[in-house]
Amino acid sequence: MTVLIGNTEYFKNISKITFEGKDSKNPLAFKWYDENCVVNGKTMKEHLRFAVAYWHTFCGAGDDPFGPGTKQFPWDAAGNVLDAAKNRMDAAFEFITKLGVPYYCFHDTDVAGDEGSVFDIEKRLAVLVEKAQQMQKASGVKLLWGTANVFSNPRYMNGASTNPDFNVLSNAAVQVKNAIDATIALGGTGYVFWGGREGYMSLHNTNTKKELDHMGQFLRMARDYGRQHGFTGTFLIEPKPMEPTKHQYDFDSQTVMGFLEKQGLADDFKINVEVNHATLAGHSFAHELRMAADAQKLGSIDANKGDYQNGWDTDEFPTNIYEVTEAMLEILQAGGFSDGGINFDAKLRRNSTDVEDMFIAHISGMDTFARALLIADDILKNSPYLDMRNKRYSSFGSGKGFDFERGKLQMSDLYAHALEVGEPELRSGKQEYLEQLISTYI
Ligand code: XLS
Ligand code: NI
Ligand code: NI
Repeated sequence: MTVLIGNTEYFKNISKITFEGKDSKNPLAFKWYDENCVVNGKTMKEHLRFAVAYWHTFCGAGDDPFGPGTKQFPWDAAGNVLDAAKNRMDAAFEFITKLGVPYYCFHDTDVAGDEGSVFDIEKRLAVLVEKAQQMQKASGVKLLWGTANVFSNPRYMNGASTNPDFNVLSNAAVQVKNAIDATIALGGTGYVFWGGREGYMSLHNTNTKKELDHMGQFLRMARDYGRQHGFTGTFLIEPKPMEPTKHQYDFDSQTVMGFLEKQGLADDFKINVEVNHATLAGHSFAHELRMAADAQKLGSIDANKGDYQNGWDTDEFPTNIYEVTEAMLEILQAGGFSDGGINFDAKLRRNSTDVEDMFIAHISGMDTFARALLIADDILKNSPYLDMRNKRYSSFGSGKGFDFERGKLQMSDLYAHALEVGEPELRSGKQEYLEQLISTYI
């Protein structure tokens, strides 16, 4: 990957990040992520397929409900929206190539700005997509997935595809159509729908049945449009239970899969699982990964971490090696990613204002995943972890248990079997043993 610097070098004091190994104490070097290191037949780069999130990294200046942004991005200084957007893209490609991450993800408005009507966004997006095509070619960086931001602009305050006003719904369609076009033009292998305001604030003013059907109709239309225009990649829904709405329809993996089946979308859609969304739904990240993987719907992940003392989507960079090891165990058992990857949907804290903080945060997150990959691979290959789980179900491997799984028994057969075997033995679930095993391999 060539380091790509535009007209201005934005990260002057930082050069290409290199792998120095686990004994390094250099915060600006990789300790575990060695992109060429082969693990179980694939390089780390191929396993992890890291992506930088355009929105948090190049757009999010740190504002929160109690105060404005704290970061003054030099690329935002240009007098007009289009120039600022172009400079932002220069900064983005410089950052991504210095970090050595192979992919990025974006919303239409991250690259083109959210000012004006949806047709103003359309015009700017066309210019920026052309620029991105050139920069991708020159750097080798690729688009993992694209999406449309149809939740920030005030016009979407009551939702996008679930808005009670058809005029708003049709404005959202303009953005989604254009974002699908942009994703196709940039060779993105995924297109994500995160339904930020597709939910309700109050049941009193909401026809939930109508809204869910509208969402299904809208997604079928978007899918058909994409397929007709050459999008061969994966459509993804990113579940989240709430925030900014009180209730979001795409609550969690299992809810989304039920919706996809009901709406005739299951063949084209997979799930994009985000860590902090899982925990907001009252689940662990590993649980959400497992539910998606069991249905062969694990498409991609948004990596971050929540704060266990706070109840909202804090989108911090992942550092918890135990939690990420549990996640990598699920990802490896599911066979890894095909066209998905690990997108850092994470942001710096409001008071992390040094330029190097952006690099350190990503390096630390990448190292956490790389290290977890090595540990998980070791556990699966060299420990009794999988074997112990399989053995718990061995009574279904032959005899009556085997017949039961294949639907060959009646209730009366179960009755007769119980009579024959009598009171069953107690068998330990060995939870503490397995938890200890993971710690041991870490
Ligand atoms: C917000 C979501 C969002 C999606 C993309 O909570 O994580 O950032 O990933 O729209
Ligand atoms: Ni996300
Ligand atoms: Ni999120």
